[in-house]
Amino acid sequence: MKFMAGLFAIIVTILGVSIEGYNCKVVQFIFGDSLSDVGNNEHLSRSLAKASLPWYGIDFGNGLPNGRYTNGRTVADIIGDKMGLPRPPAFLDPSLTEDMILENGVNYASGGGGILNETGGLFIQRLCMYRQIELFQGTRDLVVAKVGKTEADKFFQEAKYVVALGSNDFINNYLMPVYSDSWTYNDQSYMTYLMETLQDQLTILHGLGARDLMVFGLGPMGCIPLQRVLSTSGACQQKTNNLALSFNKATSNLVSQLSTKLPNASYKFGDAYDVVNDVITNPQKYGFSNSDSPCCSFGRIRPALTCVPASTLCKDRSKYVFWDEYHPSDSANELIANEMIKNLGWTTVANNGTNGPSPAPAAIAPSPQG
Ligand SMILES: *[C@@H]1O[C@H](CO)[C@@H](O)[C@H](O)[C@H]1NC(C)=O
Ligand SMILES: *[C@@H]1O[C@H](CO)[C@@H](O)[C@H](O)[C@H]1NC(C)=O
Ligand SMILES: CC(=O)N[C@H]1CO[C@H](CO)[C@@H](O)[C@@H]1O
Repeated sequence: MKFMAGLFAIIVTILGVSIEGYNCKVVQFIFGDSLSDVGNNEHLSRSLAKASLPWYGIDFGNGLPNGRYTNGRTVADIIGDKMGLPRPPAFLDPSLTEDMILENGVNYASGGGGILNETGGLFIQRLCMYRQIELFQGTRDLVVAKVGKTEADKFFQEAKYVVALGSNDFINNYLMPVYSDSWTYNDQSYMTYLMETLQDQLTILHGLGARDLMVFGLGPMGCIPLQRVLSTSGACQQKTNNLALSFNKATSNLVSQLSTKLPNASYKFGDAYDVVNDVITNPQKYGFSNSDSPCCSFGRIRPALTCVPASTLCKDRSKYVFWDEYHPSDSANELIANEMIKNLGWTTVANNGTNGPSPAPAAIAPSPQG
């Protein structure tokens, strides 16, 4: 009897392992700002940076706002789709469970967030990068508790990581005189401060298991509609673009150094600065008709800081580079994603037309409300 019980226990253990043993799926963990947020800020009750009103999300799923700061998909959505990876849910999504984490990963990106804690303070609530890392640490603890340390280590080392922040550290910090960083630092010392902070953050992520990690560079942020309205001519702010270029150069160096220094790390840097700059200069060449103003605008009032139900939309959203004052449209995001994939030499999953790149069609066409 004792023998039988023992045998039974062994069988249960073996079965248990094969049933419970997670066949580690490769998922993504995404850290970022509004360019990658998929709904975290929706759950920050006091945040002033939200994409919770129409017409955000008009070309995604059912066409209702979903927390993305664009009409359709983010760059990270598109890259993930093309790599055959599931789309990670927002960390603050109340329905998030350990099983969902194991199946889909997590997205911690938060509109208004930056590399620096103090960035985006005017938005009252946002998750800065250190906070996003803390939340990831919590996620890690949950997974360890669920599947055990060995499985969890494997899961986190096989996962893919995206780190996409930096524009708010300029647009909503250094370049705004209300932030003390704007008068504490100069271009060079600020870049050093950013790189030291980012180096610390990427090293902490390595300690938590990140091996396959990609850092996104910045686009020509001096050409976002919000920056153009700063000058009477409506031209791009060259000073802002130069900051983006030097950020990209410094980040690219940092990432390649860390990739060499940190054990088993494969850290990559990808940016689409040049192609976006070219699209902005020659929109027609890429099938766009407008590259200097937002598709969603509020009459002649510029800048209208977000897109609201009373805004009017451009006729053809696929022909505008910018969706609102800050953020690219779905079609521009697709072009950016394709460029990054090309630059990194990645091969995308076989696409036999079933997993098309176009956004999910609107199941319910939202009726214009003004
Ligand atoms: C930045 O924020 C994190 C948590 O959000 C905190 O632990 C850390 O001490 C802060 N760092 C500085 C320099 O304020
Ligand atoms: C690096 O990879 C090797 C081989 O897979 C492994 O034995 C080692 O523990 C890894 N080291 C770290 C720090 O991940
Ligand atoms: C048109 C196309 O992309 N066809 C591909 C479909 O998938 C098979 C295998 O997965 C490829 O060999 C084909 O080239």
